[in-house]
Amino acid sequence: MLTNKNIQIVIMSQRITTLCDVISFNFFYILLSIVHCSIMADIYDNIRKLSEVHGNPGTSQITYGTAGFRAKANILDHVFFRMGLLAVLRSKFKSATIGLMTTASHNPEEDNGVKLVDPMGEMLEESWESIATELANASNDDLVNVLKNIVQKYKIDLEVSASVIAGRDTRPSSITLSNAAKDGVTAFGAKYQDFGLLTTPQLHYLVVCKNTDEKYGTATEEGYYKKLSDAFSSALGEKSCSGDLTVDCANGVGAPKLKEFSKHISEKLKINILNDGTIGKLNENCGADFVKIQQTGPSGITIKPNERFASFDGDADRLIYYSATDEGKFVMLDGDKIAALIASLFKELLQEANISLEVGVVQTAYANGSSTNYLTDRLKIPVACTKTGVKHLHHKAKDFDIGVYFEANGHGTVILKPEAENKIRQASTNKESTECQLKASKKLTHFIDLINQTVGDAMSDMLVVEAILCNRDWSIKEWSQIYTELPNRQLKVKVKDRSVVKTTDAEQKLTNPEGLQTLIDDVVSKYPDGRSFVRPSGTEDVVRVYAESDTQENADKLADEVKELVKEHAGGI
Ligand code: G16
Repeated sequence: MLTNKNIQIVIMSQRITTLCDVISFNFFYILLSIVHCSIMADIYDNIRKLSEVHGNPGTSQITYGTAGFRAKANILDHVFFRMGLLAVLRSKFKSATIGLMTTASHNPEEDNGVKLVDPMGEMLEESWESIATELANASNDDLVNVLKNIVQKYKIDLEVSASVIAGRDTRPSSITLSNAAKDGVTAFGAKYQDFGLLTTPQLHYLVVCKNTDEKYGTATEEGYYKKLSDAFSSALGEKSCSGDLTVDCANGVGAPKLKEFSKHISEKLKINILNDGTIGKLNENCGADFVKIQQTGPSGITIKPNERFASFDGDADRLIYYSATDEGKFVMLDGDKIAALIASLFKELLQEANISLEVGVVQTAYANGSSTNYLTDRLKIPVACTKTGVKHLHHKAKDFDIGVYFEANGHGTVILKPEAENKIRQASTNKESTECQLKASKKLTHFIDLINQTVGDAMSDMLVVEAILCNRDWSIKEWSQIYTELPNRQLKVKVKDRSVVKTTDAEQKLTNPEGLQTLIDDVVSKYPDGRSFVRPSGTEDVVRVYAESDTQENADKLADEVKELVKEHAGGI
């Protein structure tokens, strides 16, 4: 029987137990904190030591450019080590896997660079670019303090486990530099998985697969090929692409990857690979950037009328098509024309499927005036314009249910709002729809699966183009004739310091050097259909000039005149 005294004893003993629990819990917590602090002290010590191995020579400042850091490879070792560290912080901050790609894409072989991939495949969030710059430029002695400040400022929980996956292109410097990044990642105690040679878009794909528990696809290179080849096959149905496609891989990583990929699609499309890296130099007289800027095919090839050719860039995230007219004249189908083709397909299939969704296109100032007119006037598709850099286009494309974004240089893709994608997938199984509607909505789902929504992807975009041409029974000639480009010219100007060139209005107008924009406007007004703009490159040490006009001769003259103005007023060398 419980007496009052007994009850008091029970309550007392419960209180003592609770007190003991609290004390032991606090003790345990303090112990854990001590252990954690000592682990962190060891980690920071290790980082300090490694920062001497991967030391910042302190001879120059590096700035975050259009697509990450890019410079001569021999000055980048410390930058890679530090970007390894940054990738870990980002991974802890987002509690997700982050990608780290070693590539300088279209730049010469001697350059290199690093692109960080955010959890859902986007480029590193813009607000972190200044952190990256601060970390990259910190002195060796200051590095740990800078890291600690970032941790404090962004309230990063260092106990969250981090994971970084890596890929690299074929540059001779890429192995050493990606190892420097690996040192940064592992010094921070994070998980590091090296996928070795990859195209940049393959790494983006893998990051998204990892962060969606493989809902987006299987997180292997094979999974990438399987997903895209299955979708390609479904998008083509019974059909196969007519004629071969010859692909110039810029002597880059696209070559071994396309060789592998072509085995999966050989029944539907025959691919011949040019510039596979066995003889030529990366991006030299070949590749998407060369073809786009020089407005000619890669050196050493003969293009017969109506043959289909395509070029990738050094990390296979850009795609340019080209052919020759019946008269043998070179004809290019750039990012603008790819965007127009894809946007028109989506619009057409949505109409056939009776699905109401808005398709929009995002371009930059480099978009040919004729492409913008074609989209808005003929296709009645809204067009938005952003600054150069896929990070800007990708962001803007999210405003549309289906956002098709492409830079004229061939860098782009399509992204869909999750609700839009669901709507299409539901429509494709809706028993109340007509046969024709079902066919159209199913076709849309195949195209959605074929698109690499995580980033612009030369291989995926190429299959999308091939599937559209095949579905429409179009030759490259019919595609090229959807509109006629205004003749244009792009030039590069070397200046002492390109940071003096400042722009506004999606980089279409200059705010500095003072007065230069007025001079450019005066020159432009002399040319029929004239348009020209100037902007500093974010990947090369040059200022870029773009000009278009009614004839090639006029476009060339306008570009030259503007180039001279830039040389004179922006410190040309
Ligand atoms: C990168 C960016 C592109 C940009 C290009 C050129 O491409 O991802 O968005 O158009 O640089 O930029 P800029 O004119 O500033 O030099 P990639 O293919 O080189 O990574």
